[in-house]
Amino acid sequence: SHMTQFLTELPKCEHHVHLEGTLSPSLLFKLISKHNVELPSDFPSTPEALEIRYNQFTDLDDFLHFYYIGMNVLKDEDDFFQLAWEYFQTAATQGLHHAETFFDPQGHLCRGIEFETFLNGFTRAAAKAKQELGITSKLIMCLLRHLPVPDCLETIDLAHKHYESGAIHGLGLDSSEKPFPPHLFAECYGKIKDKFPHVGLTAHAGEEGGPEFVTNSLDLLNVTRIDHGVNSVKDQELMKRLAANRTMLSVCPMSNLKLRVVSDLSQLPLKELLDAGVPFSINSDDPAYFNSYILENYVQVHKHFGFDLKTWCRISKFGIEGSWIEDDHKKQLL
Ligand code: ES4
Ligand code: ZN
Repeated sequence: SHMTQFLTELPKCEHHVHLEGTLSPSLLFKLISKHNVELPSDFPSTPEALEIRYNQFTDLDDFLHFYYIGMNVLKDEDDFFQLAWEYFQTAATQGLHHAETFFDPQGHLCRGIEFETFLNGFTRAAAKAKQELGITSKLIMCLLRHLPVPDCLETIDLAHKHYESGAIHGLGLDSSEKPFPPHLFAECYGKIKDKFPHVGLTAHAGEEGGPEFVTNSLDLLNVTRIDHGVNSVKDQELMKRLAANRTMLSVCPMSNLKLRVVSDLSQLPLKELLDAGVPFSINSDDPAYFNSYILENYVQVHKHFGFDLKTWCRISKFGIEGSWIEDDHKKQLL
């Protein structure tokens, strides 16, 4: 329709996409064959059966179980390259201009895969996406919050030279939220902030956790962006603070629906965010697991909220302003 065309052409930036979450069932099964990977005996045996199971997630942890199984098929540099390159190609057809992409080093290091293996694969895909598709991107390393803090600190040490070289541009925090509150990671964030003051800091907060997870991420981790953050609407003081500081929330509508954070997209507090002046972007999170890449997220939001063109342009601008890029690059995107 004419609205789908408008939303495709709208310059889109995505700030919340896990590269490991772009592993399509078809690539997953290709890599099972390539490496003769052994998966759990109850794992669905075809891409079609897997997609059916992906449609039945009950919550974040149920999804994460499959997400961590999926990672096991990613072994060599070319696997990581292929993963990211397929994502960039798909997103390019949907009008993506710029992506700030998460990856989970600990999910690979714990399997004996070297940091350079996945980092080189991702970096090569990003270079090809820039050259052939005109998509710019940044890499944000995430810490897995269900793992012990010493393991996270060790990962930060391994990443040190890649922050220094500029290969990694941000720090994030993901995985199971409620049992692992932000204060646990204050030392990890402090280390990066002290050594690399230019590095962007963000954290998943207020997805399943309450608004205090958002407030504590701001206060204790010094983040300048919040991933998800939809539960911020439950605290009016926090809403004022997010608006005053122009702290962007990277909202993931189809993720929230599929992981049952909301039972219907109309429950997302997008109108409240707009009215309060809290900037947000619209993102795919784990597009292969939620069967929804970036454009589908925009289309579904439009279906449930029916924003006018002016509001869509405002949302597009939020995403450009909130990107971790130079001012002259922002002007190019606007
Ligand atoms: C994630 Cl949706 C979501 N939440 C927390 N951690 C994640 N890792 C990948 N997707
Ligand atoms: Zn996420």
